[in-house]
Amino acid sequence: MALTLPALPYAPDALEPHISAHTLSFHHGKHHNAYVTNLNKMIDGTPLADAPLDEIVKAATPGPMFNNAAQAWNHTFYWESMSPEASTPSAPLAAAIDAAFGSLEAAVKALSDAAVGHFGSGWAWLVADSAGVVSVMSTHDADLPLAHGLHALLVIDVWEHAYYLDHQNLRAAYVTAICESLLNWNRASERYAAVAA
Ligand code: MN3
Repeated sequence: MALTLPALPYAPDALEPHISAHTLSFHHGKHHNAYVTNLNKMIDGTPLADAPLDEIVKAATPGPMFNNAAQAWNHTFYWESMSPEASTPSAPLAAAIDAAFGSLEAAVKALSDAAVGHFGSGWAWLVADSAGVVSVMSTHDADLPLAHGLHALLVIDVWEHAYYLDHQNLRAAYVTAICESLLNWNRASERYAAVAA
């Protein structure tokens, strides 16, 4: 049973004007789809053919299979990290953020700084460890918190394909738009509750 490309959790134009339907048609329909299609070819006929994506990510050794599996995982997580609807962290997540950063504003600034300052292709994450302590990290290329024993709460894709059509080379404009208007704190709060459970 092959993996399938998950549908976007909102209409293709739902994130406009920050991220356009044009960008999503390429980023979801072409880039994300290619990772899923490539991975299906690699796992076909192997013991991982029927494994869930999490298990493939954890089982894959560095190289093409890890890169495609991790990128398939990262993109599904990225779509779910954004929403056109305003939201705020749950009380438990807000408390963990205050403990780690002092305020929600400081946490968002740390995430934004990690995204803007990351050199080259990669991802900026808000993560929690298994004790529920939150922090910000960035990863290169396809790398992800799951490979480091950490739980992802939110992510920003800073590969150039995520923003070039809408913002050209201005990564900071794209990151600021996400941080000010699109972060899905409801989903982050659900993820945090699963970590703390
Ligand atoms: Mn991408």
